[in-house]
Amino acid sequence: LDLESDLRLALDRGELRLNYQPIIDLDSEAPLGFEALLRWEHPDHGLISPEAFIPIAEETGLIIPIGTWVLHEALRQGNQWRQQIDGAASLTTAVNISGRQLVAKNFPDIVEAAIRDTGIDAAAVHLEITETVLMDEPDLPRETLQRLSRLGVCLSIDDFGTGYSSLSYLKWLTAKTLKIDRTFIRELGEDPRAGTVIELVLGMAKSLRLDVIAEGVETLDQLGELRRLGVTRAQGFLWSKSIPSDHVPAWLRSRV
Ligand code: G
Ligand code: G
Ligand code: MN
Ligand code: NA
Repeated sequence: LDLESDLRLALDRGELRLNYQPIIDLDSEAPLGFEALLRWEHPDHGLISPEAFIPIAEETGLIIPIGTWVLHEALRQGNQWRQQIDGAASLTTAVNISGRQLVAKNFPDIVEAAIRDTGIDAAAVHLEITETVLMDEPDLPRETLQRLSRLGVCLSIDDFGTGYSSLSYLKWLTAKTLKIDRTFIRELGEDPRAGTVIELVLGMAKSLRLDVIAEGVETLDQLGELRRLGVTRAQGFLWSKSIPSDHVPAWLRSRV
């Protein structure tokens, strides 16, 4: 199975598409926005998970054109919903950014162009960067983070808690959101220490003035526990798995 040469063609052949998973405000259970999640509809092998092809895209450098397409497509779609659907005007759009994209010198230019071309409000754009990338990337230009924050986009620290918990990077990073990795949510109610970790994260987030999103919420028990701990935002199968873009308007109309 030679995915590499197929992946080179996938973008031009229109085989890539985005699914969207809502991010929920736990007070009202209304959607705050969507996370874009990439899908590859392979002509012979069917749907291929990003877990299988993002690593290939990163090794080959294809993540640069693919990631640029993802940004344009997600921001275009997100802005369309904001403008065309009643009650959707303040929805945010979150896009996963790989380390390889982030360290490219012109990454802020790519983000700026996507915002300009799609017309979306920069403040509605959330760039999700995993904690491991932020800690491991010696080549990450500080200027990149400064320019992104000047553009007015928000940085989200994805998979939070799975890194080596050297929290020093939080001092110089102008992030807006911490996304608590779903492993901690899964352990809620099973292992008392999972709740303790979430409480610690919430305390830290409060003093750093960061929003917190709990990822991977699947059960009402987990939701109850998260509310008890004071978490106010979440995403997970309890509300919706990721859905194709053309299902989003109907999903929104049934919610907002
Ligand atoms: O949607 P889930 O389906 O299976 O995604 C699996 C993993 O792939 C997640 O870690 C997610 O962050 C990552 N992922 C999904 N879409 C993108 C994307 O557009 N770019 C990058 N870099 N990672 C993505
Ligand atoms: O790494 P990142 O947080 O971007 O990963 C998003 C991934 O999490 C996607 O693969 C998405 O399908 C998955 N996901 C979203 N909600 C849930 C959930 O409630 N349970 C599980 N097991 N996975 C989820
Ligand atoms: Mn993510
Ligand atoms: Na995550």
